[in-house]
Amino acid sequence: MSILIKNGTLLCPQGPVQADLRVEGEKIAAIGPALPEADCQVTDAAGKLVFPGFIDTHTHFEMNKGKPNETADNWATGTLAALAGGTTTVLDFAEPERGCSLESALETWHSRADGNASCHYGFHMTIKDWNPQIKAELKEMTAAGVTSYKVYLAYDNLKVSDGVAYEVIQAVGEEGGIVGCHCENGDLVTAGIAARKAAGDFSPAAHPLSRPDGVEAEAIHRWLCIAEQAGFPVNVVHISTRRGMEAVESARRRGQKVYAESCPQYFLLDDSLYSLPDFEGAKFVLSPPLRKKGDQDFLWEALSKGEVDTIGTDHCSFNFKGVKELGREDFSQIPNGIPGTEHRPVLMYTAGVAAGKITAHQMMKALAENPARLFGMYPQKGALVVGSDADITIIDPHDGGVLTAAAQHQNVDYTPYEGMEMKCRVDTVLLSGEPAVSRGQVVKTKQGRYVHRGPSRFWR
Ligand code: DUC
Ligand code: ZN
Ligand code: ZN
Repeated sequence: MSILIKNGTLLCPQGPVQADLRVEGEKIAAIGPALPEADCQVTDAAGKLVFPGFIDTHTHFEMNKGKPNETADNWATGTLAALAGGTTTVLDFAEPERGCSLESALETWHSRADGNASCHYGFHMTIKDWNPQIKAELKEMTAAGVTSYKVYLAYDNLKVSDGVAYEVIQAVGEEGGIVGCHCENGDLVTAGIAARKAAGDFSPAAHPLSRPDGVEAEAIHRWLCIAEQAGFPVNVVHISTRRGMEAVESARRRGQKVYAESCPQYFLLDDSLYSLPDFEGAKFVLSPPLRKKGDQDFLWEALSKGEVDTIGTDHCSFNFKGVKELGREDFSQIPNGIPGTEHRPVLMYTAGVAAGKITAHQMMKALAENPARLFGMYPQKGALVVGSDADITIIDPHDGGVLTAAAQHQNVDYTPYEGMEMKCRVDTVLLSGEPAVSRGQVVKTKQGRYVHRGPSRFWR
């Protein structure tokens, strides 16, 4: 049966269009005015916004599996939450064990996701070890649909040297893929943590002080100098600061192709939350940390100017009880990460579109089109065009609600956005042409499929 979405405002690549959209099977079959209703199940989208299904470029489900700091969301709960919130594809970070192959990580991530996922999914691959065997595996990864990678310049168990970063950018670039980087200066983070502890400061409030904005800005600048010499475009993930964005913008002015990701928490939350009483600040411990209001203002401005390309969540959920509490006596032992994949679209709509900071079309680009282009899924995903996959999210901007942990699908005992009033609601989601969310309720689960991705499509 076909589905006809009538009378909606469609967020098409060229801009908002008042039109109908017909879905046949798994694909978008027609877009135009007054399409015939015959033989169609009709969804009236009058007054609503019809987006291509949102793509979360950055999740960590089932991270640290089997360890005391295991994430709260597994593949079943994380992707169900994403779907409920209007996200139809997530890109999660597969991470090999030290000394193990990329293929082993890919197998592990498939074994966790396949058959459990409620939205579609792909994998970025984290590079920790770098040697001729790993380099030789890049071709197999391309054949397996993995075309994006991440390296870290921080975390002792993950970080790579500048020389390795240079080689990884070149090797991945030659394969037509892209490398993203967690940009914090690891040595300065270690020094910052030691300095806070030496000052007798072991509380969550020490976390942002231990890794101030310069720690991010230096690493972004260095990463972009490495990329310039390597000669390939790169991505910078989870940018949190004005100074970090400025480093990206000045590299672009020098002619470099640089892509920038940020996350809702850096637009909506700030570092005053670390001073909450009763260890509540631990709920906001993630890296890079939350920043100042001035950083938020700069990021909104950058997003509205098209300087921020993608909005992912860095969803990495840890229960407060028993897990964040591992760091009660020492902030540096608090597992780093916060939940968010369920709420990214409504948060960015409410604080961005409804507040007049960005347009719905800009939101569509940052949450759907640009992720699909950068990560080799366009125009199969990320576009309301005839022939594309019918992954579609309808948002009602005349409804809303208050975000609470009690009402969320995320399998974690808090939300950083508790009590925030939303100015919209996710009404309907089609996943490959099938209703998966209807009137705000999830009606179909475990239908997510692996997305075999191609090369990046660069637009800068
Ligand atoms: N930062 C976090 O806060 N959590 C997961 C990984 C990361 O880079
Ligand atoms: Zn990171
Ligand atoms: Zn991350």
